[in-house]
Amino acid sequence: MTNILIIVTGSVAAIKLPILVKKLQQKRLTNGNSFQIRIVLTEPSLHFFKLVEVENLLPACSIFRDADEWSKWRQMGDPVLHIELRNWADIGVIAPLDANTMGKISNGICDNLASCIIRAWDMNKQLLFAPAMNVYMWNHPITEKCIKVLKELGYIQIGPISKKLACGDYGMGAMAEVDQIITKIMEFVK
Ligand code: PCO
Repeated sequence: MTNILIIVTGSVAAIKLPILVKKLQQKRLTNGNSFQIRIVLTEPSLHFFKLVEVENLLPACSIFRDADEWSKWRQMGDPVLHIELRNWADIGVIAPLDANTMGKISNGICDNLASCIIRAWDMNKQLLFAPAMNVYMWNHPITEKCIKVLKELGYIQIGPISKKLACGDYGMGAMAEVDQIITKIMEFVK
């Protein structure tokens, strides 16, 4: 059984989360693969899809957001959510990885549930990331520096691809196709 932790950040490509989850689950049905899914959301990611759509696809208590970190900790000895989720995960998938979170995690910054999990990542486990952002953000030289750091850490890049973006610009920066992300994930599912 492989535990897949999907971390969703605030790019408009988060609109694809329901279809990503749906298609991933179909893989389980068709191939007899054995895996569980949990989702971690940043607050900005919630702008781009209907939470209830994703809740309907997953068992209860599979979706986590920042407030859950604080509501679970009252005193010493209480579970620390970002550590619990890090321990639970066999593989992490950041899809989409927005420019902001890319900047943070490539510099060791952790100020929400998603980035704390990544900051505490067990480096023996695979961490996949699918960047998604505006073409000018993608082409900005700071992006290359961030990607270099993430790849040096051993994290696995998926995409982006070139197409018409949400704002009407055309070019690199769109999240890799859902099927491409799923194919990559399945390489690591036992
Ligand atoms: C912002 N950013 C983006 C994000 C990347 N875009 C994409 C695709 C979607 C539609 O196919 C939105 C999934 O274009 O991943 O567009 C400003 S332009």
